[in-house]
Amino acid sequence: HPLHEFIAGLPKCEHHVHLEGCLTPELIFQLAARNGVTLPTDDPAFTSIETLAERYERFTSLDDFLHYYFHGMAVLQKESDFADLAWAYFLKAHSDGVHHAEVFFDPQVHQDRGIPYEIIVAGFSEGCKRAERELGLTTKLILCFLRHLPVESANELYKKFLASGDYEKGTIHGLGWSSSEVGPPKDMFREIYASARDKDIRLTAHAGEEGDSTYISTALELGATRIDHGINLVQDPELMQRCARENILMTVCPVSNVKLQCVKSVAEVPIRKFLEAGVKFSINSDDPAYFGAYILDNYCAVQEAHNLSIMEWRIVAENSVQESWISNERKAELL
Ligand code: ES4
Ligand code: ZN
Repeated sequence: HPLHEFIAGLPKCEHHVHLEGCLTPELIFQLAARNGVTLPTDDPAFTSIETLAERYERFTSLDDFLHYYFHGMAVLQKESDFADLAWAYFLKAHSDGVHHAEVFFDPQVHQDRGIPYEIIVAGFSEGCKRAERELGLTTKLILCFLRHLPVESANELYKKFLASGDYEKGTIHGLGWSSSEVGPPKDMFREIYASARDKDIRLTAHAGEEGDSTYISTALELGATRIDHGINLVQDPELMQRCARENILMTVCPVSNVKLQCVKSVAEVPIRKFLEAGVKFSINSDDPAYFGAYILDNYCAVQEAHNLSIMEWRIVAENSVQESWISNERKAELL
């Protein structure tokens, strides 16, 4: 494509990537062997790297994907496993032109496997520090609460997070929620978000991916100031105007949406509608090891399907800097 060099060279910010979603089939088998972890024996997809990679080609829904995502991460055991995984992502992101990355992680599932909160945070944070030091890539860690688990589990994690001082120390910069969208109560984290909002902690939420636009309005009502995915915002023009007015960033993941069958093709992702309505969005990878596309692949997929102009790409890149959760000094460096 004539704009490929330009798109590859654009300074990028990533706002929507799950560090556990960067576990490739190769790394899953390597860590399983090294750590003596038995992969599920009742599912032929876990026979080999190849059968697992092949299964990733036909996810039928968000929950179908989440089954593999939550089983795959069981191979992470030692602090260094978490650090190495984060580092592998940052290296790849750096080569895709990412200058700043805000990354999710899911403590609850690791804790349920007996890994202490402190080990998980220390490992991921070590990977972040190494990226800042060796690549000049700035990072922010966002802790995610999981919607498929009981709310009591999230409440306990939230208490642990508060007691750790990780927010005050700057180790964890914001909170989010993710996992199954349709099914659990839309407002299940109301109490956690009310408390976090009181403390001025930045909040985001996965909403409007498989669920309709009311999942987005509920997330905003609870205090989220950013929406992860958010493609179903276009169902509600009034809410779309409000998000444009209030600078609510949509962290869109085009290839993810296709792979999980939320849309038939990237052409259906409402990039032009967002541009026309003045809704700010960034383009992101979500779970690159599972969807076979890192951030640059997602930028290229958007270009192929929507054919943005150089001016429009500059707006996308500038908005992704302006809506990053960083200081004005760092924004000035990135612009
Ligand atoms: C996720 Cl694509 C997606 N949606 C919701 N939760 C998630 N966790 C990891 N990837
Ligand atoms: Zn996600």
